[in-house]
Amino acid sequence: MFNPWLKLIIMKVFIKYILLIITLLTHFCFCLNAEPATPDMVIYGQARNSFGFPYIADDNAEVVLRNSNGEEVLRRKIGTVISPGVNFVLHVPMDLGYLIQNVIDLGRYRDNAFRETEDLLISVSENGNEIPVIEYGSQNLKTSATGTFLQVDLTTGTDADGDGIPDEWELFIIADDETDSLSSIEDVLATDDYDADGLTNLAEFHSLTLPNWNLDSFRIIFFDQLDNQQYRLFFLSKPGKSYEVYSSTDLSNWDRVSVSDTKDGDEQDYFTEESFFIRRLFVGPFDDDGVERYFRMTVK
Ligand SMILES: [Ca+2]
Ligand SMILES: [Ca+2]
Ligand SMILES: [Ca+2]
Repeated sequence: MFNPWLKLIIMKVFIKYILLIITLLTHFCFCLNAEPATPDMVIYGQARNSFGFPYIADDNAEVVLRNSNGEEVLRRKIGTVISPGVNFVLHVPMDLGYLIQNVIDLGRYRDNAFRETEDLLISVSENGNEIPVIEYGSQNLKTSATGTFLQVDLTTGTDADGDGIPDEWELFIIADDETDSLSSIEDVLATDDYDADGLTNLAEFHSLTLPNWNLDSFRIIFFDQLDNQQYRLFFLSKPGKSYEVYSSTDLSNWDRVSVSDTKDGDEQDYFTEESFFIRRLFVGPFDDDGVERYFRMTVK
């Protein structure tokens, strides 16, 4: 017959160790199943159609991301300008690919998570039709490390001659060429200036100006100073494009200045246009220190 005290002590020790084992197992399982919080890879940029127009909210366009098996993993609306040259942002969930003893793969923390250097298929859906983009027509985009940012522009259309300009846009120049010296897209060079306005064909594509009309080019067409030390500048603006103004006193150090589309109006870092327009922007006022001031603009 067991001593009841001894029995109690044995039970107590037994329960203590059982609890310890349960605690250890719970902790171990938790460690196995829980992935540390892993920052997404962020892909962002400007998506635009084959004539260079950035997609806007009314276009019913989306960026679509698929894995190497062609399975859709992400889809995001394109439209709102987030910053100059950015109208879409994708947060790609990333998985660290944690292995136990470099052997056991515990699987991904969620089905649509990617690991580093995996293939991504990216395209633009316009009214439900997925269109390849010329930047990744023949090669896949690859994931980079968790927490990294990748800026890519996505241009729908085809680029058979690989010059970075959609062939559809190049055909526009060929159709305009009355001398017939340009007969194929290979004859239209990105570095050429077809209308001799000082902007290359590629620069005209990016600034959304007409490549066959020398009066349509991206430049400040009128500029003056107002009584309150504000400056006013005029230019031809294009829908979906964002404009920034920079100022310098020595032509080497440039600082972005705030702009407003009305005199003494609310200032902002950049201006985004919604239509074709002869646009005026106001900058300043600046201190009247008598130092000559230079201005320049960018379009994205
Ligand atoms: Ca091309
Ligand atoms: Ca030109
Ligand atoms: Ca032009």
